[in-house]
Amino acid sequence: MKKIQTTCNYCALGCNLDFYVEAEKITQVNPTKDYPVNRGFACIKGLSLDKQINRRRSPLPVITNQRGEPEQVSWNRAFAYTARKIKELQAAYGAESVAAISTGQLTLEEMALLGHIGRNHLKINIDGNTRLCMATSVVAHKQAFGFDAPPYTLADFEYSDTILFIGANPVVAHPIVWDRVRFSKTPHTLIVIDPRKSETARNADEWFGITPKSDLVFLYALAALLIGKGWIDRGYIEAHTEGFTEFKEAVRMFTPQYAEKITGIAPERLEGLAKTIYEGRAVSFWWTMGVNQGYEAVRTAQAIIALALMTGNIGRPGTGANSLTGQVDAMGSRLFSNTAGLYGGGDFDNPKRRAAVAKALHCGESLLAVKPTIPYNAIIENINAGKIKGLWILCTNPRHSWVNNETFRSAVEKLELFIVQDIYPDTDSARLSTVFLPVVPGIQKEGTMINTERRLSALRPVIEKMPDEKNDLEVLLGIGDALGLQQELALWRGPKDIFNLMKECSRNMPCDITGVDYDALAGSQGMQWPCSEGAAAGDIERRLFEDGIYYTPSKKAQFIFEKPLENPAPRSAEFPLYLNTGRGTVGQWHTQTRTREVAYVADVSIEKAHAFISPGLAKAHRIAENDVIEITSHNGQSARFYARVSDSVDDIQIFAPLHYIETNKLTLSIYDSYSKEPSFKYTPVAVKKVGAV
Ligand SMILES: Nc1nc2c(c(=O)[nH]1)N[C@H]1C(S)=C(S)[C@@H](COP(=O)(O)OP(=O)(O)OC[C@H]3O[C@@H](n4cnc5c(=O)[nH]c(N)nc54)[C@H](O)[C@@H]3O)O[C@H]1N2
Ligand SMILES: Nc1nc2c(c(=O)[nH]1)N[C@H]1C(S)=C(S)[C@@H](COP(=O)(O)OP(=O)(O)OC[C@H]3O[C@@H](n4cnc5c(=O)[nH]c(N)nc54)[C@H](O)[C@@H]3O)O[C@H]1N2
Ligand code: SF4
Ligand SMILES: [Mo]
Repeated sequence: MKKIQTTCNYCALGCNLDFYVEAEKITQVNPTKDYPVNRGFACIKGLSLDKQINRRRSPLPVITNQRGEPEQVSWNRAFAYTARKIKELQAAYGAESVAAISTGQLTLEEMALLGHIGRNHLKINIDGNTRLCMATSVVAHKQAFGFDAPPYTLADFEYSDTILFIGANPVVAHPIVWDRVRFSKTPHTLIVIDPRKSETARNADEWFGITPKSDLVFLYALAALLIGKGWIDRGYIEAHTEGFTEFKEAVRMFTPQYAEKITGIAPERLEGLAKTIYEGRAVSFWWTMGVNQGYEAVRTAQAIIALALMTGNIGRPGTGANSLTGQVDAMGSRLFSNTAGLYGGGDFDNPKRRAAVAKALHCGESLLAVKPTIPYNAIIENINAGKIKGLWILCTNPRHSWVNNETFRSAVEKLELFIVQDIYPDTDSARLSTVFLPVVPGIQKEGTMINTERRLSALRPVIEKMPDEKNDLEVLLGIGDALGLQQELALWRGPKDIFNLMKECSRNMPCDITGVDYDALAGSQGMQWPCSEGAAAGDIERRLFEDGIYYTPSKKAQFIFEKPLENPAPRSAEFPLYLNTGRGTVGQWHTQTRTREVAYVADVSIEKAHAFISPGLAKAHRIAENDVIEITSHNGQSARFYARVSDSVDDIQIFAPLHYIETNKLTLSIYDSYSKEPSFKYTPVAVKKVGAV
């Protein structure tokens, strides 16, 4: 019996699991005992990774032929066809008439290779589903810390005596985080800030059910209180930060009384929270999508950073302004996808970085992309405007997950070429493809992932591929070769080669991984960046900024402030309610292509789209549990849901899990102006009952 340790390729924790295999059959799965992230635990998704292996599915690609019929073809034909089509479109309409959308669920090597073929050689735009997820944190970190650097280690949960979750629901979304909080030996106070009484809010010591999208006012008022009472760390502010005086002036007007009008939180409660933060020895602030997905998201994230900085709660055990990532390799995509910045970080117009990256890749500087990609929304808008004619999507399902998703449907109708690379031929996006490229799932692949605490870990094949089965890297190489890049890709032939190129790109950057050995990563405890060549191996758990030195030119962290914006699409007489969206249950993953295969999950989750409404709203509209309701959105669309009556939402809120395609039919094309991340969590809507079951 073989034992193979690999990484769960669902959520951002990147738990490790030991698979026991006999005669190409998985006989047992155990969460890896001494892996520092999950220490012998895992959730149902990780334990069910083997469900995605399905040998009955055809391993061959499908092309829509000239008669408009799907036709199974050989891999070589699919590669040649795809390459020819890309070239034809570029010749006819220009380089940027083709675009790609990738993901945070591929390995860093796969993303790097896609970025090299697409951005460097083809000069196309490539954005990722990470735009829907982490773009806000990326911008917030870059501006405040000087680099996209989440500062914590997950062990900080256990050192923290005051834990704040802001727009985060780890009971459902990061179950291993929740385990670590629950079993922490440090006595702690747990505070949740969320307009919904989420599963995490229910388990908190204190829940602040703020008015949706009032976080910025809430946080500024909290900052003003802390400053007013002198409950701040002046020594830290002076030694390690810039912009505090301006910040202090700007937040002065946010009195608790003013804040109450916007946030709905009584002044005494806000004062109580300020005191709790002041009295905490090690206060940690954690945020996710309730913050990132909004129209003033970057500034909200930076207000959280400001609170940590001004109270000296950063760089020490149990502290930090900490953004949790969503997908397993979101961090890999942020640093090594060649989309928004050069490999290893740095802007495309930074001459020093261009020279270093070109040297690391053994290519001329002129080959490197010269500008960041246009963002996801611009790609979709350009398709709808007829400027982009070819789209290649990898490991993402935008027909379902894109905001205001009918705009994606209409976009696809305009495409001449729609390449979908996925493990399933029947996803909502794959069914619309003109070229479908089937690949094997993560459990049959090799490469590297970087989790939420900057930890690199190894993905290793548990089950071998069958003849004709291909993995993502082979498909990318197949298309690259067919594009005539065989020679140019000579140094990029496998995961280890590519990892070593990326290692070299990271040299002397904050995310330096030159000290990580590709082979030694397998079966290990993983390695957090930075980890530079020749440096001592370092502790298994490390945090950034322990020396108070940041990555900005002045080496100081920045306080960044902006006046809160008016809600661009407020509730109205016509749309008196608002739709909140997010994760439904631990077992359900996004668009449910993968988790539908897990019988335990299917058994306990609701098959059809459903939405949570309050008992008050139910009564007002005479809606009973499981009645069919129609929700009409400010965007002009409407969709039907089964009603679930629950006190987790108040009388103006409806919560719909994102796992059903109906939900994003209703969301709005509104974005944060700096990160261009969609505002998935607030849509003015109206509801009516259409029938009883
Ligand atoms: N089971 C499961 N786990 C997952 C995923 C999955 O699909 N299924 N997806 C993974 C991914 S990619 C991600 S990004 C993470 C997301 O992880 P989370 O961000 O924790 O999950 P969400 O449910 O999207 O949103 C969190 C909370 O934000 C709240 N919220 C909404 N509006 C506001 C607001 O205005 N202010 C505040 N403070 N809060 C608000 C919502 O009510 C919700 O409870 O989960 C990861 N883990
Ligand atoms: N309303 C609303 N919408 C949201 C959100 C929200 O909170 N509310 N959250 C947003 C966020 S944070 C995210 S991250 C997105 C996620 O949105 P998506 O990325 O669209 O969701 P997934 O279902 O994870 O899609 C992954 C796809 O990759 C395929 N796949 C799995 N493994 C592999 C592989 O190894 N290789 C390849 N090539 N394919 C593979 C799966 O079958 C699936 O089709 O949704 C966003 N949409
Ligand atoms: S917590 Fe996340 S990484 Fe861990 S097993 Fe579950 S889905 Fe996988
Ligand atoms: Mo995400």
